[in-house]
Parts: sequence; C-alpha cells; structure tokens
Amino acid sequence: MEKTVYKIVILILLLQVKTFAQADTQWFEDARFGLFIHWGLYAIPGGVWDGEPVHDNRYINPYAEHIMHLNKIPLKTYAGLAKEFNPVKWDAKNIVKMAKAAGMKYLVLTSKHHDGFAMFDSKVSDFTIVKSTPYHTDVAKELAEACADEEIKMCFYYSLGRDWEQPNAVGRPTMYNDWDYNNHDLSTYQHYLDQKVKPQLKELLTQYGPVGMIWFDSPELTTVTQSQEIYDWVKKWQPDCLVNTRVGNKIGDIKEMGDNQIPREDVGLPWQTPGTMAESWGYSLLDTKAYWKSGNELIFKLVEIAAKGGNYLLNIGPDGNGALPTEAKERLEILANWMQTNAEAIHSTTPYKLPKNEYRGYFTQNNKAIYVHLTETPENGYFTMYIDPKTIKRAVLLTPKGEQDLSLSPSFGKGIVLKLPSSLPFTSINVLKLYKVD
Ligand code: H79
Repeated sequence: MEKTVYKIVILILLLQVKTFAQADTQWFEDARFGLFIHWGLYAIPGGVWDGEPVHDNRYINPYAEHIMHLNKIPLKTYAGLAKEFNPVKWDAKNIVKMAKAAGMKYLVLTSKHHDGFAMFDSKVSDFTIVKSTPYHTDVAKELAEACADEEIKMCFYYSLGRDWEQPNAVGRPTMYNDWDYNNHDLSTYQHYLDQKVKPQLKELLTQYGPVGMIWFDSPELTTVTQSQEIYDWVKKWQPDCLVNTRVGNKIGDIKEMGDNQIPREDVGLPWQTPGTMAESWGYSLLDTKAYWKSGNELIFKLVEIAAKGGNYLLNIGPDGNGALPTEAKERLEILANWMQTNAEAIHSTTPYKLPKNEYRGYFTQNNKAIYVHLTETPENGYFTMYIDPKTIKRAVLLTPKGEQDLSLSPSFGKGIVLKLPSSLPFTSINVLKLYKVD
C-alpha cells in the first residue's frame, strides 16, 4: 500500500516536471506548413545598389536582404530608404488568405532583420516602419489581425545576434557593423540585449495578441546564459510562445534546420526547415528565372519534410511596393491547388516507416489511414507495398473530385497490390490513402 502511494507521488511529480519543462508543441507539429515573410527596407533596392547588382563570391546569388552589410552602406544612407518606403500595394489580408488557401497554419514576419529596422510599432527605437517611413503603418498589427480572423498563428522572426543599426551588437568578426562603428568590445553586447532586444521582444509579445513562436536568427556570440535569459524572457510574457533553436546554444523548443536544409531522416524533436522559393529571402531583382524552384519542386519538399516529421516554413519576399512577385503568387497557387486535395495527408500526420524500404516514396499517417505519396508513377499501372493485407480495409486515390476507389488485393507474399487508374490527377505527387482496419 505504502509503495503504491509512493509510486503515485513520484508519478505526479514526474508529470509536473514534464509540463513545466516542455513546451506544448502540438499545434506546431499538426501544422506542418507555414509562411515566412521577409520584408523590410532591403526590398526597395532588391539586391541592386547604384545600378550595380550586389556581388559576393561566397554566394551563388547574394542575399538581397544583406545588401547593407555586403556593400558596407553607411547606416545614415541606408536609413534614407525609409523615406521611400510607401508600399501602396501591400495587402495583409490577401497575403493571409493566400497562406490559408495553401494550407499554411502559421505565419512568420521579419519583425526585425539584420539591418535592425523594426517592421512594427516599437517605442524603444526610432528606426521603425511607423516612425520613419511615410507609410506610418504597423504591418505586424495588420498581419496579426488578419491571422486571427483566419485562425493562423502569428509568429515573429527576430534577428538576435546581428543588428547593423546598433553599435553594441558586437559578434563574430566581419558580421557586425564595423563600417559605421569602431566598437569591438564584446562585453557591450549585453547592453544591446538589455536596451533593444528585450524591450522589443516585450513589445512583440504584448502588443499583438497571442504569438505562436519567436523565430530567432543568427545567435552569433550570444552566450549560454544570454540565450537562456532571452528564452526565459519570451516565456515570461507568453508562456505558450515557442522559441526556435536559433536563440543559440541548443536552447529552444523547435529544432531549426539550416536555411533550405532538409535532414536525412526524422530528427525526433519537433523540427523545421525554413526555405526559399528562389535564392534571396528578401525581394531580389537578381532572382531571375534560373533561380526559382518550380511549384512541383516545392510540393516535393513539403512532402519530404512532412514524411520526416518536420515543418516547412516557406518564404515569400514582397517588393518595395508591398506586392508579391508573380512567381511567388504562382507557386502559392500551385501549392494551394495541391493542398486542396491532399492536405489531409500533410496536416496532423506523423511519419510512417515501411518495415522494408522497397519503395522510394514518402509516407505519412494518422489514426485512420496511411498515406502513400507517389513521387514516381509505376509504369505498369500497379502499386505494390510490403504490408499485412489484414491491416488495410480499403484503398483510394485522393483526387480533386474526391476519393476514387482502387482495387486492392493481397500479394503472393506479405503485401498488397493496388491497381492505379490510367491517368492520375497531379503532375507532382499523387496520394494513395490506405484505410487502416479499426
Ligand atoms: O533571414 C534569412 C537570411 O537572411 C538569414 N537567415 C535566413 C532565415 C541568414 N543570415 N545569414 N545567413 C542567412 C547565412 C549567410 C551568412 C553570411 Fe556569409 C555571412 C553572408 C555573408 C557573410 C557565410 C559567409 C555565408 C556567405 C559568406
């Protein structure tokens, strides 16, 4: 009897530790797909300064949003872009609608990129869209409201270790603003955290309703103590707000992969791949046709990531007028068209591992079904799979007109044979749904 009580007490204690120590990442894992928006003053030059494309031998096509750093543009000159920032074509509601149609469940706005410019109403800085542009509009608020209407989680990107407006944001050599300032004293970094980062994070977490995630970038030389301090600071204002691992030092709730990096297999923890449609994240005139991934390629990436248990955070970069490049719109439409039929094979699914890797496709599952994502179409018109036929009660193809039944028969050994229709609805990936026996 005493032992039982003892066990129960330990169990209760363990459960509490779990609730306190682990953030609830369920909404994030169910989402699988989100929209990244890189937008700031850099959208105006779009990678071209004084008529010259920005050049850097370390890139295939230099990032337009890094132009201030790559060209060592003095802050005073760069800040002059703010006077030209009047994005009359910006339409927050429409962007959120497009994201919703594409099956994206969260949206991440660059509230402050490396240039240090706030795309929200910040009282602790004068370098903001509200104070220093003729537009005077809090676009973060517009997006947050539109997201609330469409039940999309609003999230904010925040450049942590790099801020080229700040003399105290000292980091790795050559990465911070050493063209305007002559401060190389790393000990001043804490002042920057105290005077800009923490107050701005407080604003982001108190002015815009519930925030799904703070998406930190470039921790640079942030120490373990500082990463923990920033992580705790976010939780202080919104305990449910998730933090990605780019807060630094392996701290965070969501494992952030490298930019455009997809891991070989499921990494176990909730994870995310941020990805571009072309090269730059911000709007770039240098992103010519050669650099754009096709809509179908993006579908392949979404499926690969979902099948490995991760999330795809796909980026768009509105231009200086606030308009989306036609290429980005087209791709969002292709994704929306695919998701309209196949979203159930992406949202709220987990990876399904074939016991024998006989087919090079991708698999997801939920309680009701296993989804086979056909990355190649068998030319003989049949699909075979190593699985106990007694566990599958029905097989269908997902089509824009609804589920189309497929003839399902056991194989000679342990497996099933499905007859595919002569024409399949999608040129990218077609999804077979195998209903599990209850
Ligand atoms: O916001 C997007 C990018 O602008 C940002 N992360 C995504 C989400 C990003 N910042 N830095 N990087 C990506 C990697 C590039 C770092 C650089 Fe370099 C350092 C560019 C120039 C110096 C290393 C050395 C890479 C190229 C040369």
